[in-house]
Amino acid sequence: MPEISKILIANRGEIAVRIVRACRDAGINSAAVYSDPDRTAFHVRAADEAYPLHDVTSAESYLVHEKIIDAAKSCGAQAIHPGYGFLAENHVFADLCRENDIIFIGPTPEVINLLGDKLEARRTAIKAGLPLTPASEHDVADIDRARAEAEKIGYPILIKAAAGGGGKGMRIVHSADDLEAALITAASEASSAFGDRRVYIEKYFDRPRHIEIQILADTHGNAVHMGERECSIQRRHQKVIEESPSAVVDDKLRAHMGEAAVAIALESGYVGAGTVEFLVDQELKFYFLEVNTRLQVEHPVTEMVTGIDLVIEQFKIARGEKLSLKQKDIAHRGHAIECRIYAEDVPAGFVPSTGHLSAYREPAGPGVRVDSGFVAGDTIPVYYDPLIAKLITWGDDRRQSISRMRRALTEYAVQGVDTTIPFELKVMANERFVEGKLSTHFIPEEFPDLAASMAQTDDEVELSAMAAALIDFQQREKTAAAAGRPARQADSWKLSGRLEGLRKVW
Ligand code: MV4
Repeated sequence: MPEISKILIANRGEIAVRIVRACRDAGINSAAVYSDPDRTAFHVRAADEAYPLHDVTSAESYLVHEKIIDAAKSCGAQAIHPGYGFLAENHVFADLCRENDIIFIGPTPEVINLLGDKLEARRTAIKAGLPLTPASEHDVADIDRARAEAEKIGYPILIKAAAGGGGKGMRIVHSADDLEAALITAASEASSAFGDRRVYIEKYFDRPRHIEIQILADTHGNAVHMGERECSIQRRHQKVIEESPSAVVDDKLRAHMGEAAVAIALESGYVGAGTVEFLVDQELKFYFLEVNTRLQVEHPVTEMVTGIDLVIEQFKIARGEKLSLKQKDIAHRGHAIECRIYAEDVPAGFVPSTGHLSAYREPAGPGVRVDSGFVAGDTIPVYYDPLIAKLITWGDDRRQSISRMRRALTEYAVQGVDTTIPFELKVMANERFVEGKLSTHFIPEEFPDLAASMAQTDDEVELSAMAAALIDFQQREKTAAAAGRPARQADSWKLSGRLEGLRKVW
């Protein structure tokens, strides 16, 4: 079995810190990497050693394959943990690790590639006998083909990018009149976002639940599931609050969905921790959506109800160990909720509110876990995801985890940036949430004012990120001018490159 005595963590923020902690628990050395704005970041201070990537945006730092591989080689790390986002689902990077004899902590490049193509993933799901949403079997290259498929499926339909996922580039079409225009924009968006213009058509399900199953698979052909996470509370396809178990999933449904998730894991040759996403309709019928080939942001709720450390399990699988967990031994106790604490101005439409954390105190007490990437005095950079921390509470039942979440959110003190905390407190007090009557339309239906002020398109989101970077730039220049020194790396060419960098990754 390969020895892993040092892991390079190719990520930042709370997930990098989470992986450092697992390394320490496992007696493995941890090496961080950092961009210029992250030089003094918490994940850098938390790791045993740290290596600079130089430069500012993700595209210039955390996403540069060669920089990450060089850092791993020069520090003697045998493995790279990609966390989530960045390079986590990049099969080219996973392959580059293999070429350099470095263990990529995740599935093989072949499996990442297979499941990253949503049409291939659907084919794999069909072979494994999973229930699927009615859809076109192939991409719909021309309008005649699209018309025929849409008629067969019946409106409303959803156009999805084959190379997409996570809701990016989806388009709802309610009638045949709107099909051609939607098809053209969807294909061109898919082309610019993923470099792959293939799109396909699915039946559109109204107000479904988004429920996912956590899986673990080893290199010896064993796979287990760890139950579900309910992730229906989202905005712009970004989850805000997740929980486990779901209020609508009983033991029988969990076993069915779990068996389906294990079946696609085995069919695809999956290795590592992964997530199988399902839509669940009002009659509690479930349909395969896609497989996320990474550790997910919301993994802690599963850890809290199963008592299993998913990152430690990833390490064992990466070392080639057999799964020590048997399906019958995976028990679920109590209920856990996660609130993602973002540095965002919610009333303005969930726009980033980055800046200096002038005061910061995390909650604690019974049933409270905080996975954080920052400490008091830190600055939240404008260049990356504005997630400050994840607040997870556990209770004997859903009532108790909700009341502990209310307590913890109230105790959370953040000054200097706006956060999602006040919004999450409103959700915890929302009658429909308390009753567990969730759907993917929860936020727009329960908070219509917010929905109205929200950036609706990817372009609008990109524009607000650029505006934030511009404001940050001007702020730095002003501060520098006041101190009588030139702003650090602050000429307009750098700035425009940086704005371009934001464009590519958002
Ligand atoms: C759907 C759907 C309804 N019908 N597919 C979004 C994330 C990606 N993994 C799949 N997603 C969805 N796929 C069909 N056939 C609903 C979603 C969906 C969603 C849609 C609109 C608004 C919010 C949503 C939140 C989660 C999932």
